[in-house]
Amino acid sequence: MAGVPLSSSTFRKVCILIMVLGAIQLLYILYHEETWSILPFLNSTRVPGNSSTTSETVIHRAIVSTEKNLEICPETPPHLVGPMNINFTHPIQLEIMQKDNSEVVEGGRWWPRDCIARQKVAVIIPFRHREFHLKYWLYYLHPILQRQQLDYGIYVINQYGETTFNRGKLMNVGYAEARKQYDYGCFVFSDVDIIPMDDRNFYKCYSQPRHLSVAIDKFGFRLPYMQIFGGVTALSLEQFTKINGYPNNYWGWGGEDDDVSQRVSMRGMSISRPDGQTGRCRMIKHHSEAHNEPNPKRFDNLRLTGQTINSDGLSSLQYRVISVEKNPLYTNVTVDIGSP
Ligand code: BGN
Repeated sequence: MAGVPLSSSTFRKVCILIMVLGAIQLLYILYHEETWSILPFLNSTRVPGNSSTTSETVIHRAIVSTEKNLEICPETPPHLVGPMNINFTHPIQLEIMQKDNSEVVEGGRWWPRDCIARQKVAVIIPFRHREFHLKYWLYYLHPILQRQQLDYGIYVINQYGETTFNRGKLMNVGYAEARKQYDYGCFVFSDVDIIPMDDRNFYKCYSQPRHLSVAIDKFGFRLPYMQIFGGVTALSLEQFTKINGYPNNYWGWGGEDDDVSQRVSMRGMSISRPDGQTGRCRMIKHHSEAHNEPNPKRFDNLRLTGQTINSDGLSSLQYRVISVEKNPLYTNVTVDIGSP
């Protein structure tokens, strides 16, 4: 073979250089995240066209890798700010909100990446035609729940059709549907129009059922009456099952929360609350909407709670799920709950 003869030492140098370059290339392949995507058999997180498998695997991978050496989050979260300025005057842009919440996984799921959350909380929001309120709720609550270091998911339970609204039944549906998604141990039930003004008002569960919205601006920042249990409440799995959930038979405005309040005391529990300063909240102003007129039967129903607590609630819950959509900042469950 013709050519310029190589001395044996130059030949050795060229071989070493080729080996070093090969090793660098191999290291690059092994460690470069993007390169993994071209090896689908090694990487189940990038299955095209199946977004739910993708995100679930990502969640699983993140939990497995982050929980290895992590400690339980501190009793008092370190980044709380205390009193906050809450107003509803500026327009909310969904795209900007999504960018600001880049750690929120589709379906509105988030958990602290640097410690293990003390509680797994499903936030349940009964809903119909209140998109304007929901935007503000998501805008304010996502950062608050993150500063509280909760492992949380947001579930908007959207009543299908135009029959009379039923807040209590939607709460029960939210509880049942959230449980299908994750191992939640705490359930926060929140109206879509109530925003806490202090992030030390924890959206978590306590040894007794919790009433969080104790000082709403609409009521002059005062508790209107001692037994009130409306607005925002938190019950653990155990507390909620003990009272058989909400009643399903309150159609229209009012009373279902008072029924739950009675259920709580009938089952030997009491309501716990934050102090009146920490528990300050703002309610987004709105006109009372159609198909949610005050329920004339609520006074009669409330007299019968002692009889209905076991027969009407989670034990008798029936509904038909129309759709479950995992949006970037919340899970949207549209449900047919029937009519009165
Ligand atoms: C009460 C309602 C609650 C509501 C609060 C605050 C009733 C039952 C009649 C005794 N209860 O009066 O459902 O959360 O006002 O708006 O109407």
